Amino acid sequence: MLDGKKVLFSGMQATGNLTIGNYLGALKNWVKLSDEYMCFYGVVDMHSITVRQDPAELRKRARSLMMLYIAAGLNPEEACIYYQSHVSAHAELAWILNCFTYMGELNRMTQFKDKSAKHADNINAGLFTYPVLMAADILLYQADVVPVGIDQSQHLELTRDIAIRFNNIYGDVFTIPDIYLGKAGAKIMSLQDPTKKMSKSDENPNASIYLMDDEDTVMRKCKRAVTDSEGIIMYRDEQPGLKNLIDIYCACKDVTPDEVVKEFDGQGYGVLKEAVGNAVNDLLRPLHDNYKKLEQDKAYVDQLIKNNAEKASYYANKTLRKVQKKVGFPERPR
Ligand code: AQP
Repeated sequence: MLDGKKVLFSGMQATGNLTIGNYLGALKNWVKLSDEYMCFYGVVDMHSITVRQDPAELRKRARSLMMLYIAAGLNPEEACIYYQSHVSAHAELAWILNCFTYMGELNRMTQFKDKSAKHADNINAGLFTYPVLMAADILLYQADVVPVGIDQSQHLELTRDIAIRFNNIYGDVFTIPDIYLGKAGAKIMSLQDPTKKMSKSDENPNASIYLMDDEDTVMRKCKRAVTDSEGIIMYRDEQPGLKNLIDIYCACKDVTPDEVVKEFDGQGYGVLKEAVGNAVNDLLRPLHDNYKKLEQDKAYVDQLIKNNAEKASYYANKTLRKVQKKVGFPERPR
């Protein structure tokens, strides 16, 4: 609890253009939950450099990500939307938590295995300790809940383990966070290979629908989505491409897979694909309009960045000071 309210933390990396996977799996739930909690949403740019980035591009993407959070419906006057790199407590707590995390635990992380296979020429220590920085992000704000997609559930489990371990030694320092998974959209798959999750850093642009894709592009990508040759609309694992399209439709329209199967019973895949394209475009239209307005208001965004970095630092430092004291660092002279 902070100031009498339960706390929510989540974040995204500025590693590419956001996809509807990021939106339906995480951002949409952030907006839904934002009235209920005291919210912290990081643009987690420190995580982004675990994979090599072009500096100018990273800066541009980080700002665009921040504007997308707001364009998607988060109120930056209430929710604290900030750059992770502006709050040094993240790195400081991560160091301390590194000393309470075992190599064996990090070795088991599937994201590390996937990313090291994808970036075999740059398997750096940051990629390995990524989940510890993520634990620091969450624990700094004493978060009660962390809305993420299913792909992040293993990291969240580890965060809980680290927090419990620390609390067992030093008393009640950290709140133990719970994961929040939405009813639909927790794992949106690639449109070109539905056995793989949709990812913002996928090299094939047709595999993902980006939040800033225009309407024609969205429709074209939906129409080209890989399905199967069965020709019957059913919701089952044996038809992963179709299942994914139904999942996208469900998450956009807040309906269940059974309702979708009934709605499209006896119709061809083409009809469903077009309906999915329209559902995604309906969802993205207001976001595009809001984003364009924000782009025009540089001073407003700059001011938010400054104010929110201060706000996040205030709360983060409170936890950090407590942790530093617990582990035995000398008190700072006032
Ligand atoms: N396909 C997805 N379906 C549902 N949710 C998803 N998320 C990511 N992909 C899907 C959720 O979006 C948030 C963004 O997390 P991140 O930026 O920290 O990185 P990530 O999980 O590694 O996402 P990407 O898009 O796959 O990025 P890259 O390509 O850089 O690795 C998280 O809440 C995540 O669960």
